[in-house]
Amino acid sequence: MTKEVEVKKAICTWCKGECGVLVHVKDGKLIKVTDDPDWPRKGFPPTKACPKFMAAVEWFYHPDRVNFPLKRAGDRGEGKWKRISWDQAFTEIAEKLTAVKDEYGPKSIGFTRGTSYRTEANPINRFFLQLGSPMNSISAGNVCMVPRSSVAFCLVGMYPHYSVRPTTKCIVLLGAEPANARPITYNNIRKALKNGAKMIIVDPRRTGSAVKADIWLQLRPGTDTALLMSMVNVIIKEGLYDREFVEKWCHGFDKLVPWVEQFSPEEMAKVTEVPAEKIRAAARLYASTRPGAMVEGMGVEQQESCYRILHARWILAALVGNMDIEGGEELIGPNTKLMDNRSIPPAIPVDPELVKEQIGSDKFKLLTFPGRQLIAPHLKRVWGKVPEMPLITHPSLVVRAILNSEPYPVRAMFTMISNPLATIPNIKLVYKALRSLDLYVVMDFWMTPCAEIADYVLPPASWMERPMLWDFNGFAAETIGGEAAVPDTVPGEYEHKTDYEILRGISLKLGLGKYWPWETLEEYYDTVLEPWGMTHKEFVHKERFYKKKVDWRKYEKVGFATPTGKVELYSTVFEQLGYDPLPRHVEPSETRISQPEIAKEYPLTLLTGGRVRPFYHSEWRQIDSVRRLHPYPLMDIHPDMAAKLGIKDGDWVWIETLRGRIKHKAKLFEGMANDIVHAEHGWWLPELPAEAPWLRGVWEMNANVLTDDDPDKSDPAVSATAERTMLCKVYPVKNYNGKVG
Ligand SMILES: Nc1nc2c(c(=O)[nH]1)N[C@H]1C(S)=C(S)[C@@H](COP(=O)(O)OP(=O)(O)OC[C@H]3O[C@@H](n4cnc5c(=O)[nH]c(N)nc54)[C@H](O)[C@@H]3O)O[C@H]1N2
Ligand SMILES: Nc1nc2c(c(=O)[nH]1)N[C@H]1C(S)=C(S)[C@@H](COP(=O)(O)OP(=O)(O)OC[C@H]3O[C@@H](n4cnc5c(=O)[nH]c(N)nc54)[C@H](O)[C@@H]3O)O[C@H]1N2
Ligand code: SF4
Ligand SMILES: [Mo]
Repeated sequence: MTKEVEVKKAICTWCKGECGVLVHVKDGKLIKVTDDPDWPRKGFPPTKACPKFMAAVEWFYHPDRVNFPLKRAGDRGEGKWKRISWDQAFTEIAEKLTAVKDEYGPKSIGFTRGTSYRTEANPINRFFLQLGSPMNSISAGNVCMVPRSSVAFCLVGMYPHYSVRPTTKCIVLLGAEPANARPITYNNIRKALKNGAKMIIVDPRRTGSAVKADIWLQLRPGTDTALLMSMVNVIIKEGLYDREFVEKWCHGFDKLVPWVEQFSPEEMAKVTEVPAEKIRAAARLYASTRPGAMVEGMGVEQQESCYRILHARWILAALVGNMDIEGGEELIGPNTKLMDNRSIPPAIPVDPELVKEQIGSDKFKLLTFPGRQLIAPHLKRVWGKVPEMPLITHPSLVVRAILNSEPYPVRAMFTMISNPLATIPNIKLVYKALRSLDLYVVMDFWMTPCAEIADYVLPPASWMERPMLWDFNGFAAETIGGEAAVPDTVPGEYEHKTDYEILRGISLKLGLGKYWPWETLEEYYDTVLEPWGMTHKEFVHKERFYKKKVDWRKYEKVGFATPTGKVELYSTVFEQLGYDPLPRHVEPSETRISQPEIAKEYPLTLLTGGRVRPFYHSEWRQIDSVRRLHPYPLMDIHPDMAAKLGIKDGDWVWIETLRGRIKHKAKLFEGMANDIVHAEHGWWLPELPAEAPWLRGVWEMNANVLTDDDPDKSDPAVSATAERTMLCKVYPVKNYNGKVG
């Protein structure tokens, strides 16, 4: 019986493009995925030129995809598995979880979670709240987006958008490369440039965008605060700031003025290695070309001084009056058309005493309870709503708790939408920790290095098989939705379940069904959409892409949702928490300046993780059509340094830090200083064996063998780790042809 081809509207969540696409299905089989001409928000490069999108069928039916629940049949990491039913998986996991809970208490149950775009953040919270667990998570949250939004909440009381619009006149890319990482922002940048915008780039590497920039500030890695505060110095000294905005809407200008004395361009040129005249030119261009918008990226979030850099960034934006204006910094208030986690009945009360016990909340206070409780009342006062801000632990503290039971034991972990054995710093330690757990459950499409050491591997439904509703916890400019297009179960062929259904399935076996009245994810979304007055189906077919009406200069009506009601140039929240109320430069803990002795043996500076367009973090290495575009990791090195080290273009090299060494292929590139190299992140080699010592090649080429996770060397407020600044040495690999194993 051949049915007609059905065409369904889905959202691709394979990168930050979040493209609306059409999924063609016949007899329950995926035929192809095509561009949706009606999707209003276009990125660049366009959807149809995207190699991941073109590989959709190859991905979906890939022979390596995990299609049934698996239970470990040998020792951890031995590569032996047994197929089991979902019911058996849920029953056994619930039993083992109960045993851990009974012996060590609910706090001993944690999770790992990564790029959040494709998931149900709220059901994950629900799952842990019902257990009475204070969200002990290993995640990228401390280096990705959460510092950025949290600092903005403290200083301006709104959620910061990636704001560049066609009307922007001055674009600042601060440790970001949207051309590789953010298709939507990049499309807007292209439009703005076409309309004559100026562009300033702060990056130690000459990125593709830097080539088009009016000013490229090629700073020494890890010195962003010094550079930005020096621009503040120029703007204040030369009277280039917006007097009216500063007078009316900024708190602490009087304290800032004497503070910036120490950041003269001449002094900061010594710190940043950017010539003083260039700093002056950038400050003048930024101040005189309005409206301007900054895009801050991982180049600043993955730094030990992350919160200081972000603070300096907001001081600059506020001084020139770029706040909440068309073409300037777009700041977002809440979307009251959706319910958030806590308001969805049956609500699970958050026990404040328990939240205080989240690992690390006494040390890193901004992304945990102490910081949140200072911000929340002001958001509530102004917006009537507090966004669902995840409480973020420092991953390494959780890793250490697993290993040392300090401050208390952590014995069971769930890995959802993350691959911590590839993406968290110091993966040698992460490996030891995860291997030692009493229960480790991984939900993934593939046998990732994490999956290989799990007790259970559960196959999730992909974006083609599940409904989608995306709104960043009610504080996003846009709400988007897609429908499930392909069946998630084809008897005998595969049995996938949405992450929601997996969490619900386990919860039901735990006897906690009262918190999960919605049988499917779609029903759950129906409830989330209740205030909107639409079901999820109606949303997808009538609305699908909702853009909140932009209401500029909201502060003129309601003020800023900060303790002083103004932009806090001088942060009262940071001060209360014991952090620097005004930004200062702190030399990162592993540079040739802070560690001259170590630098004798490790003389180069290593940056990791600049995005590589075909991949998404550790994903896509098993998809041939994509891997062919970039078969091995490349390390950028200046030709002069390469010549000195006896390295030619395309040679395999070792990159070694105090933590270990990995291989990359050398790519000679004159767009960086002589003593800086750049390595890619996320690598593992799915083609290599599972069993020890291979673990699918994660020790061979993964940059997080090299990175440091020491909590004492992390950002003191937001707990970011320095994935972009460390010391290394580089030397040729002898007798190696890339064929490992
Ligand atoms: N050295 C270094 N390390 C870094 C970075 C860096 O720049 N340098 N960047 C950091 C940053 S910013 C981030 S965000 C992290 C990302 O870290 P992760 O989120 O751990 O990265 P991914 O490799 O995307 O891992 C996601 C995993 O979840 C699976 N997955 C995808 N979608 C779903 C789904 O819907 N359900 C389930 N259950 N699984 C799914 C994928 O197959 C994949 O294995 O990496 C960080 N690590
Ligand atoms: N194709 C693809 N797209 C992605 C991802 C992916 O893995 N693949 N990951 C997604 C995720 S989760 C994220 S968080 C975003 C990240 O996206 P972005 O933050 O825009 O980009 P990155 O390429 O991670 O890093 C930007 C720049 O930081 C620079 N940098 C390094 N050290 C420093 C420093 O000390 N100071 C300054 N100013 N700059 C420095 C690097 O040279 C690099 O060019 O990308 C997202 N988009
Ligand atoms: S992977 Fe490609 S199609 Fe999917 S969201 Fe990103 S750019 Fe769009
Ligand atoms: Mo990220």
